[in-house]
Amino acid sequence: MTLLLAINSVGDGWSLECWRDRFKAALPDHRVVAEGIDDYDPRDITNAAVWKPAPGLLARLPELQVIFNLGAGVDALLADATLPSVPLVRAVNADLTRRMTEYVTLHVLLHHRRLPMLQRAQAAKQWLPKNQWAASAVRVGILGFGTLGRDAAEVLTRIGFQVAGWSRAPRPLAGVDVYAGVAELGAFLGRTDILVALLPLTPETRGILNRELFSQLARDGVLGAPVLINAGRGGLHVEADIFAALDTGCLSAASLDVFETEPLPAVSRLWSHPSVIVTPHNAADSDADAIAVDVAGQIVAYGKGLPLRNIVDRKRGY
Ligand code: NDP
Ligand code: OXD
Repeated sequence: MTLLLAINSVGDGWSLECWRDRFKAALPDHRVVAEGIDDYDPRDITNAAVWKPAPGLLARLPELQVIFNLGAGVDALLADATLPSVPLVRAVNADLTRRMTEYVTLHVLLHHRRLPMLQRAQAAKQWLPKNQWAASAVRVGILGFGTLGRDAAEVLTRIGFQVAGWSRAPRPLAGVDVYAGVAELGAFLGRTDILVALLPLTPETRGILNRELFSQLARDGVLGAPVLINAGRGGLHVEADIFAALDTGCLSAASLDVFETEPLPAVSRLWSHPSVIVTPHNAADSDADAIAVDVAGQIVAYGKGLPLRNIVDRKRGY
């Protein structure tokens, strides 16, 4: 059994050598090779663990049985028309989920507690004791109520925010208002002050964060105007519509972790927009230790005839 590791991404967390070491430790009875570093015969590869591999690479592996995606989102993989039709497993991992919950909580709180305004005041040496409302006065809406959205919802609810989730099918969760499907999207948006996007990028969700959607967000909240937090995928949002919404006051601020083009080009106005917080697609990094152990566990279990978990439904696109 040989596992091919193929990673095509920048960032401290994506060192191929580091991931290879983790997989070797987690799979002592397997051979582990890394694309671009090790020589291998494509006919030997039975499993692949990948993050944004070069299109066409996996199609060259005739004995491939399972593809393990090292992140939660599979949009980049599914964009490869040559992707072999073997089971595709995505990362669902407690460490990754908690990291996203940290990101969402941090950004909801910083907008709620008006940190950008206080930082501007500090820079101007200005003492600015403005009113601060309670969390219970703020309505957070989580667009995409799956593994990540639900965990974030639990923490935000505990803090006291009024939380709602939107998914394709209703996904009940204690203390959270649940909305589902296109028919309930308007009602969900109409009660939302801080919109958190945690949707996968699919043909249905591409461009969903647009002018029309922003205009349906609540206008009667304590924040004055709604806030957008996108940690799903850049393809969910229409950048020009975010600028327009910020300029007209339809949105008051945005935290963006994901972008139409990544890395975000130096010429992008988003870098310097006073109402935008940019983070470099690191809301929830895939941790090599945590994910390698999960994937290795699945490879061993599958070898013993047990079913795979977290298989992507290619028709749905997530
Ligand atoms: P899940 O598959 O667990 O959840 C996806 C949610 O989106 C589900 O609730 C699903 O509905 C809902 N959804 C999908 N399509 C639609 C639609 N057309 N209309 C309404 N709801 C829809 O995914 P995760 O929570 O694990 O991850 C979500 C995304 O987060 C990933 O796909 C990835 O793009 C992004 N991500 C970003 C990271 C970062 O660092 N910025 C890190 C990790 C992930 P239903 O429940 O009914 O199926
Ligand atoms: C993911 C990501 O999908 O890091 O896991 O974006």
